[in-house]
Amino acid sequence: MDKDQVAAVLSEIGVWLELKGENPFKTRAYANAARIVESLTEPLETLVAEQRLSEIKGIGQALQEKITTLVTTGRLPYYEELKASLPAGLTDLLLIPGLGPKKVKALHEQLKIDSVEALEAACHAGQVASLTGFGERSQAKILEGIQYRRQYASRHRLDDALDLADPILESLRSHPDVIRCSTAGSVRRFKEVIGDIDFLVSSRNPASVIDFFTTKPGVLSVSAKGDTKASVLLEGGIQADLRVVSDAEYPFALAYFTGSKEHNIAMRQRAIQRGLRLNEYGLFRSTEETRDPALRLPCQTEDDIFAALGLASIPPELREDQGEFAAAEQNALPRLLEWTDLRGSLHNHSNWSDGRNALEDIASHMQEIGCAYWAITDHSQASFQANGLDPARLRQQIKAIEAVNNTLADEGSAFRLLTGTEVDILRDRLDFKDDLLSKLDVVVASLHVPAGGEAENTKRLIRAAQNPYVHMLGHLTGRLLLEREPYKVNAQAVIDACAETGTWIELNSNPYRFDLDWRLWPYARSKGVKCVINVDGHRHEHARFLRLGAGVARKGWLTRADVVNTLPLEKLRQALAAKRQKH
Ligand code: DGT
Ligand code: CA
Ligand code: CA
Ligand code: ZN
Repeated sequence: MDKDQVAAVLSEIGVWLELKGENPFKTRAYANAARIVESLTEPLETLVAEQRLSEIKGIGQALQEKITTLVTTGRLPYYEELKASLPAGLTDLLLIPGLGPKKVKALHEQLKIDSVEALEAACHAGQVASLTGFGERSQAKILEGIQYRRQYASRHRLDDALDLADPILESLRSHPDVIRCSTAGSVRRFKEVIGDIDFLVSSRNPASVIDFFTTKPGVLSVSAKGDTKASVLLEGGIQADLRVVSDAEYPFALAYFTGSKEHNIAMRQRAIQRGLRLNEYGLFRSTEETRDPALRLPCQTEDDIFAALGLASIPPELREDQGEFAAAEQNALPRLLEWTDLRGSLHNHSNWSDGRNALEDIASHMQEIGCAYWAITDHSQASFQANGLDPARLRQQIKAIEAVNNTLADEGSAFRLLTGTEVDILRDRLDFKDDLLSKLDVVVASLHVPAGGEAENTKRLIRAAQNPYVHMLGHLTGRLLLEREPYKVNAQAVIDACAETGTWIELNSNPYRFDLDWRLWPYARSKGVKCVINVDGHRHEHARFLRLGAGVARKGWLTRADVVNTLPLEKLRQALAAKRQKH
């Protein structure tokens, strides 16, 4: 087990102990240990192997032993016993937004509630409202939370899907009976939220590949198993489908199972118009449905299929029947951004607000992974829950960043931290005055407390865009995928205002956000509004979101020229200065 997995187990133990009403010191010790383990810089394996866990502050003897067991065996009997001692339904209750261990414990003790169904019934009967600490409002909130859970139980965020899919794909690729393989479906199209994961393999020995797939560690259960396909349930509750075809059929099956359904329908129509037939088995010289190999056009790749239908190759991300055919017909598809074009992120936090890492550490880490720059845009004072900076601390931070940059310069490094803020958009102004904003390299303006109504939210965002010192708007709609709806905003009006004022819009690449949504980028692009792909980093690991953000940008038809943080540092500085010079 790696540190993130160990941390997840520890934090789960903490929650369960709290659920059982254990002494708060003990439960907190687990939560703390989880946080400590997560932020270790050395591999946990090394610390265990060299018996150096005792050097870590905040992890006592008992916890050291448990961590050692987890790292060396991948299991922990204590954890399993604890889990078994809890009614199974209680942990389901924890998944309902707004219900923590304390509330679940109260519901269980006082109303004997041990399942989502029982909770829903108790809410409808008004029993929950009359418990101390609950009330009418929290009862209504719980009912809403249950609805929300139901609606989304079978949907998953893309990053969770990719975390499961990537290693499976990797292992399929090295299997001796696998000729070609790929993900397909919504994962390959890079949808932000997916239903299930699809894999496609070509092989001369389907049975061996299917046996391999269905017995992989991480497969919880096998829901279907046939000669050429299988479906399994993976850890984390995500369903995955595998199909195995011959290598001659592979390109056609890949195109078919990548979808989208709407895109496939249009493809099939095009084939018919040309006197051909397209299905998952081939593109056939035939006017009726067939799978006769003698009639199949010899396509080796998806590109060959597109070419046979008079189309330039359509990248999987664009296959949503959103104009890709018209563009591909005229060979006018944009050359999409590559994630390696990105040079750094312009919206990030440090331990001066609610981020985890210190300025120097961020600089050395981001430099090491190949970035050219990294902006520090900690929260402003109104975000006190996130330890937002007041003007005095922000001025200090500017000096601290200068010092880090001076050291970098002395070392001969070209990497630079940029100063900045994620300034709160308040009711009638921004959280900092213009003269302070003017001293910062990068200003991101974000609405963290929406007004409620669409008109008012839109007005506030437009006013922020009109400020000459605001470079970009952060996470425009505030959505948290599968958790919180976007707040109401007239995105088109805000995009228009950004176009007029030369303000950029963030594509927040945290996989909970992917905000602004890919569906809106073609409009923004048509208006000439530039995109900034930011990770909104709160810890080093978040740098990997750059790759995800680039995928979503591709889905939004964006090219390298549309994305500001593809620029090298000097060009970026000029771009940052441009809006201010207009005023
Ligand atoms: P998901 O799993 O809900 O996120 O979405 P997809 O797109 O991955 O859908 P899925 O897994 O049901 O099927 C994978 C692909 O197979 C889908 O994108 C297109 C193709 N496909 C499935 N059923 C049909 C169908 O009835 N007609 C057509 N034309 N294509 C289909
Ligand atoms: Ca799927
Ligand atoms: Ca599927
Ligand atoms: Zn924010």
